[in-house]
Amino acid sequence: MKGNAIMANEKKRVQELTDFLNYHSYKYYVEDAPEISDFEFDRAMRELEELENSYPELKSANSPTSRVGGMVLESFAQVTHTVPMESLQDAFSEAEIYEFDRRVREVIPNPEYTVEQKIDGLSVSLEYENGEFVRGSTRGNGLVGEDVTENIRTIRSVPMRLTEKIPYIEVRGEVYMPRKSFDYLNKLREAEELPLFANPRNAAAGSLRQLDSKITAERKLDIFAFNIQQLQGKEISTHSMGLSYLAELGFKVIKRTQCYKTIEEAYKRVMEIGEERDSLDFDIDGAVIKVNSFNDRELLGSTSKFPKWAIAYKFPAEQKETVIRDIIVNVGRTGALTPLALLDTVRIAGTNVSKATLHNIDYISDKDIRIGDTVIIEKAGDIIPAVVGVSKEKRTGNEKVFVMPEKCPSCGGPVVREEGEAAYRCVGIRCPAQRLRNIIHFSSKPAMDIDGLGPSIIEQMVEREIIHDASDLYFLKPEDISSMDKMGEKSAENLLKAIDNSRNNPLHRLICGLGIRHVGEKAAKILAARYKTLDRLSSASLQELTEINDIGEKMAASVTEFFENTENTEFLKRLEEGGVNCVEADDDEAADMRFSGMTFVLTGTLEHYTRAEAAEIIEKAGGKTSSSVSKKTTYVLAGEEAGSKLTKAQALGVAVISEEEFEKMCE
Ligand code: 0OX
Repeated sequence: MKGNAIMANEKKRVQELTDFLNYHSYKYYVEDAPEISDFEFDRAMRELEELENSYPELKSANSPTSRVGGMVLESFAQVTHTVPMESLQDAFSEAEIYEFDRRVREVIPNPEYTVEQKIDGLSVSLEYENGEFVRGSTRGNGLVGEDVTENIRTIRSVPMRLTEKIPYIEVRGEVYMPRKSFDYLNKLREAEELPLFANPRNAAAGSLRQLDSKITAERKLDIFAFNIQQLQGKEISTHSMGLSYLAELGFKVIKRTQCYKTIEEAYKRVMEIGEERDSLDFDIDGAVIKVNSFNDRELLGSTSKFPKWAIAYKFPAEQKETVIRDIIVNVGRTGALTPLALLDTVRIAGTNVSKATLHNIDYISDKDIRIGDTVIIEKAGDIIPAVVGVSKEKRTGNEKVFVMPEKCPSCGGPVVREEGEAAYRCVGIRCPAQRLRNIIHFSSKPAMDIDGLGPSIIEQMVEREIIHDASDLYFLKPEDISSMDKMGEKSAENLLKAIDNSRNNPLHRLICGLGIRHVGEKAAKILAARYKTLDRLSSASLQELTEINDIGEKMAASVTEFFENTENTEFLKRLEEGGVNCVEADDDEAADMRFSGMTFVLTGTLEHYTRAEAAEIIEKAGGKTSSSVSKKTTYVLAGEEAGSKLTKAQALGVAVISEEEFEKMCE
């Protein structure tokens, strides 16, 4: 036990460091006016971390060290909002704004208006008791939201301790992702081949609803406070006073301006906000006009959906006219050929635009888009601007119809378009545009699972031409690996060992790693269990493959297509020469496909696993899980307090099994 005197000193230091870090966080994240270097900030953070590690009783939930996340939840608890989080009535024209003013004046003859930006993010509620942050929740449906306290803590501009210890305050704000963080996040996701977020709002929503708060912390979200929902211990009578008070308490507050006595002035400010849109580092989708006085607001009241004292003017997606100078074809990492229009540069929604996606050949022919056409392009917060229309009256007759190339523009390899698919694809395994992706996939967890061989090392290896495809991995020498950036002797040794270990992987891992289209982890297991050797799989006929349970026609066709390609067979030969195992032993995990063809619905609380764990067991053994019961459901696995799903299963005559029965099926 540590002495009380020491503890008192430690406690004092923790308090000092907390105050220091909170103050400088405010300076950096709210005022954007840092007073100390990152180095000094990090040093104080480390000292606090060390103290909290030695004296865990001194760590509070609101400690600056909690900003990095770390708590992993199973699900979000529900939060009932004491004061409903109302939504806004939208207006799309000047006339609708004047109509709003007319309705207001029927009740309040001389209203005073405020005008503010409408941040394009998602609304949250922040609650504080005695000045300490206690809970953060999403708006949800306005009445019930989700408890995202841990995730809100990671947003650095949300104060954990207010400048005044008021008994209780609930603040409403808009969480958003700054444009810079959004661009960075999508770049990372592109490198890791994850689906891209369409716009900062979707990215913010996806980031705030993470069960692992560490992920939220990495996403660099921000917030603007814009309303006091509830307040105890202080009287506030107008919206503008409320906003100033929020700023005093330490919040990052939506931009405040003067009040307007006429709707003409207010509308003018709305238009100005629209003009300023491009220069902001975050997205707004409109401007909000609000009645300033809380008394007046009360007199105006609400409809069943929104308050009658506010209206949101929504800005249209920005459109510009320009000319298509050429249409080029990009080969994505999945081999998809995407036509891209090269444009005369125009400025739109804050950026210079010189390219626009044309999606695929159907899009081009449906809209009859030609090279030389004058077109309308639109950018509505989406990643790449799109061509939305053609000004056909401006045609001169010199426009050229675009045709899709027959060979891959990247490698000259064959291009195919499968039935029912919009995209043309290059299927050459050595295509430089696809090479990187294929190797990353080959070494990934569900495939050859080569520890330490991540996307950035692979990218380096491909760039320096140390490897050209995944088979080259099995011919690497220690000096090849240690020549890489940031690769110490020990890591090089470990990586070589991991590559060597992967030689002994069961066949299904190799099949999965080949990246045959439509063949994932599960299909690879089925194929390995059935054919046992790569050689036998390579000579399987289309008909034979189609007859296998769970192997569809599309999948069968891509398997035969893969083995017919001579580049692919050469690649397989080299893998074999490199010592990679190409046979499946009987006791390999692939044999266990006991739930193949079955669909499970999980309901209620299980005693021995979480539902996610049970789902993993089912999926590993080839089964599927679904969240709703239908006639196609094979089993409903019902735990304690199973609800409506159990009733539905009984009504449909679907078999219901207990946890004990499920465990027996797994034995
Ligand atoms: C925003 C925003 C959203 C307050 C009560 C009804 C609507 N996205 O920036 N909502 C509101 O107002 C709420 N103001 C805003 N600025």
